[in-house]
Amino acid sequence: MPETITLPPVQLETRTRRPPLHKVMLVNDDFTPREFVVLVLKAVFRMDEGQASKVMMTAHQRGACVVAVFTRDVAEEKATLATDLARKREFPLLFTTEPEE
Ligand code: NFA
Repeated sequence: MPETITLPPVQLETRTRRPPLHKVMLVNDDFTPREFVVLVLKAVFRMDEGQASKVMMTAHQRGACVVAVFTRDVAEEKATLATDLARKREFPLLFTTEPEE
């Protein structure tokens, strides 16, 4: 019987890859009240009043603003949740996602 030789495990990959990140964007519109945008940012993205007001005003003035970055699943989940909260109140408020460069 030939001897069985156990070799040490081969290290195939040394890099730990991080998942690609996706941005959640807040899109401006002319109808959703500022206070409601701030409320949604606080509830869904756990911002305080100051952070939420700043992001809301940036979108208001520039047309859109990055809210935060997450993995794709989390970004899509939060954008959908935030947009759905606005739909329940019949506001056109929109959150979108896009891959980070
Ligand atoms: N432009 C809206 C208003 O003046 C406020 C708003 C800000 C809406 C950011 C959507 C996004 N009531």
